[in-house]
Parts: sequence; C-alpha cells; structure tokens
Amino acid sequence: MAKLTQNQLDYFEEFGFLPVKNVFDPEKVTDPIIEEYHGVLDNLAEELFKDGKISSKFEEFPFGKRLTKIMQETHENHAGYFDFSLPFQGVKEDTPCWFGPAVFNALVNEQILDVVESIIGSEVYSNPVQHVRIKPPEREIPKNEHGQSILGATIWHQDHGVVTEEADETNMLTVWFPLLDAPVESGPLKVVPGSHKGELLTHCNDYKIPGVREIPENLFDADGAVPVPMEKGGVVLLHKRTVHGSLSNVSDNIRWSFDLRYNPIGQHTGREIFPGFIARSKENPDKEFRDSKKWKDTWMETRKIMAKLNQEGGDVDVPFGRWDGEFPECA
Ligand SMILES: O=C(O)CCC(=O)C(=O)O
Ligand SMILES: [Fe+2]
Repeated sequence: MAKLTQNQLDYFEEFGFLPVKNVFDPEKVTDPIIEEYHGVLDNLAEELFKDGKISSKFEEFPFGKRLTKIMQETHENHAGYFDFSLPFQGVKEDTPCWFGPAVFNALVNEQILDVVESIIGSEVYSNPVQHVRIKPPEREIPKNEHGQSILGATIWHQDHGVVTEEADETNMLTVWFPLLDAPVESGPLKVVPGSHKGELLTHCNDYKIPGVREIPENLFDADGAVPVPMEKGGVVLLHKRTVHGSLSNVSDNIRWSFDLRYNPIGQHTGREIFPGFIARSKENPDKEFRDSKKWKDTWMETRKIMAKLNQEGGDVDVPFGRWDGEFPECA
C-alpha cells in the first residue's frame, strides 16, 4: 500500500493538515464522477425548464458555464441537487440529492483508503459527513439580500464544530480533493497551520453574515493562514480541529471538490442518523462494504425517515449541531 512516509506523518501532526499529490488516477476516480454529474445537471436543467424557472436548458454550454447560467436565472445555488448528503431540516421524500456509483467508487478508493489508514489505522469507517462543492467564478454568481454570494468562499470553521458532542472523542479525518485542478485563484482550502493543537473554538451564528456560522477571527491566528492549492489526483488531509475555510474563486473556471471523512470503526460519527459504512477492515475484510446500489438505498431510506423529522417550524427531533444559544465570544 502507498503509505504516508514518516515525514508526511510528522508534518500532519505538526501542522494539522497535509497536502498529498498524486494519490489516485483522476481518469479512474474523478473523471467518471464528472461524467456522472453531467447527467445530474441535465436532470436539473430539464426539471427547471419544465417548471418554467429557466428560459433555456443551456445544453450548448460546458458544465461550469451551464450551471452558472442556471444559477443566474434562478438565483439559487442548487447545491443540494448534487450533494451526496441531505439537509438537516425540512427534508421531503423527494428532496434532491445524488448518490451515484462513481461517487461511491471514490469513497472506497483503495489509494485514498491507504492514505487514511496511515493516519487512523486499518479499521476504517466512512463517516457520512461528506459533500461535493461546485463553485463557479464568484464574480458570476448572484448575491443574496445581504450582498453575499449565494455560493462563495467557505467561512472559518473546524470540522469538529460541525459534528455533535457524541463525536468529541472520535478521531475524524477529513479528506478533501479537487475534481479539477484547484490553483490558488480557483479558491481552494485555506488552513491555519498548528491550529489543531488548540481547543474546539466557538462557532458563532450570524456573526458577520446573517445565516452563516463561523469562528470569529480574534479567536485564532487568521494572519497565519495559508492557501492549499491542489491538482487533481491529489488530496488534502485535515485534522478535525484545524481551523480552515476556503478562498474565493476569482478564476474563470469552476472550483469543484469533494470532502469526505473517515473515523476508526466503532467511534461515533457525530451524525448518527446519516448512514456510514465499513470502508476497510483488516480484522474483518468480509465486512468491507462495496455495494453502491445498497449505499444509495440506505440514503434513500434515511431521506424517508428525515421527511418525518426536523420539519420547518416544528421541533428539532434530531440535533445536528451544538452552537445554538449565546456565547460571550460572539458578542
Ligand atoms: O471546499 C470547501 O470550500 C470547504 C471544505 C471544507 O470545509 C472541508 O473539507 O472540511
Ligand atoms: Fe470543513
């Protein structure tokens, strides 16, 4: 297996992140995902056109431009349509999402799992905190009523802060990778080296931007942040307490990435209502889950369950966060 070197492990321990180039073959892993998402975008365009929400299906445009056109006409980012996850609130039985075979293939890619194993050991669980992010050039994206891009840079946070308290002791590792080259101008991750050695910091709701939760910059060394550009085929590893966000996409292309998470089998995922699975086990290799159809089915079951919980205006039946309430740091 392509294990990380001692130097790489030391770097991760010291700085709380690690860029690793050439982990997997993009032609085998991410290109098929791009292909798959062309179909997803076709479906979206078809639906919106049928509903009279867009003036054209924009079939003549390449993927990024087409998505941008759709966002410009609808003033919606349609992020959920592409995501292999679900919202925390207001899920319906037909809430859009995407759990395609090419996506699953990335979650169980052996080269990625080799890297993960180097950090968390050989008993690897695929944690369901996972997303795709497809961000058009920021200057082309509509703004919301607060003057904020409807799909802009990711604000400062720690991934530890997005899971529930039950996962406080979980050794969760984030694996971020681009589907297209992600140079600095495309808005890759930015991280604060060494910030993982501190505590879980307070995440403030509506701190600068209404509806957005972030860590105030006076709680960490924001000036010490560094961008982490990455080419396709490479991954960026993040410790769960490393403070990070993303830069803005000031390029002419879309910035397209996956962020996956893994933890040792048996530890709490921090989002237990969403389904995870055993991605690798040296102890019980027969338990390794490799059925993309079943994976999709488990999420479709979850969608049905979620459609009865956490509805708008109703009770919070299943909490997803820990930052409700007032914190002195947020004043
Ligand atoms: O890709 C982004 O903009 C943010 C990703 C992120 O926060 C993560 O991978 O944990
Ligand atoms: Fe994150």
